[in-house]
Amino acid sequence: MKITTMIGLALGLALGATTVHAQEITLRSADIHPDGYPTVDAVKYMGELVSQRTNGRIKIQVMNNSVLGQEKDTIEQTRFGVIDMNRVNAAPFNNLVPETAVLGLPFLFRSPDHMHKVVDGPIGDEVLKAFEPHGLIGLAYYDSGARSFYTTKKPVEKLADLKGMKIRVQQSDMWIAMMQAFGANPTPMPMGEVYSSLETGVVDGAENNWPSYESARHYEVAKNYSLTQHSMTPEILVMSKISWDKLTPDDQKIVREAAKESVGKMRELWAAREKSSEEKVRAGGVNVVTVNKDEFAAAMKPVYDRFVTDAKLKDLLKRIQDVQ
Ligand code: BDP
Repeated sequence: MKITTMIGLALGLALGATTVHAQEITLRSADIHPDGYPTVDAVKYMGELVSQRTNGRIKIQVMNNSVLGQEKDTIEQTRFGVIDMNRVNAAPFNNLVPETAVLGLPFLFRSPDHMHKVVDGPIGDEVLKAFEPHGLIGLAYYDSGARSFYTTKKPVEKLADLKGMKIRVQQSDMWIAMMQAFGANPTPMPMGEVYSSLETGVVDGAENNWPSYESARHYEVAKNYSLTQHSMTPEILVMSKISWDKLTPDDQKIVREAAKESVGKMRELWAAREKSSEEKVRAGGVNVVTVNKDEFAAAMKPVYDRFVTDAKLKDLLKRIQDVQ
């Protein structure tokens, strides 16, 4: 190649880069949940903020209802830059980013307030940073309430009732170990397969918060909801590092701030949705069972022993527990 051609090429590239800067950008964001679910509306709200602050230059297009696939697959696509943003529960990240497993540990958070203090503070930021070596930028945490068991036939009234039951779990080794410690047979699968698995008896039950139990219509096929409230694993909003690196530092700042600001909005939406979902499923004839949570919590030591092994995770766990 002649030197003049090379200079021409370099110039062209440089010019290309400047036009990209002024160009409109649409960030596609994945979510499995239906329209109106708080996670979906929170990212839409974030998109409004980003659009306002860039005079419409950057937009976020929320592609919910699993149109881009189930969570595990969309995580991979986000890492490879095929999807720009993704709102996923912490659980499917557990094997990739071990710090996220700590946030889902059974009976870790004493209350939603404890969880908020942890994720809103330096510990939350530290765990978000841990995504970066894996091609992801951690942007924010969203609420996910507390998860409880639901079953098709036999209600779970005490720990022994879970013995041998086939329970669907999210695709995470920590969640598999948790189910084993409860005495159940864990069946990992994506959310999209749970309804039919409950209906056809592939599993005897699953576990989730009120809004997902309701919105995915699992309450129609698994009518016993036992208030074990065993995990408050949060939702996490991430961005592809490939998409992130294409933004200017100013735009990155706008995106990060808008994500953080959407958290407050999400918490309002969440509180309202938890109530309305609970009312809806109770009205739908669900048998809500109260349990002795201490009995369930007492069986969880093996999960902690197996997943909080190295010094770094032990220290993280202790700092979380110490947050008052
Ligand atoms: C819901 C989360 C969603 C998960 C789902 C699950 O919002 O991200 O996919 O649970 O259990 O609460 O898979």
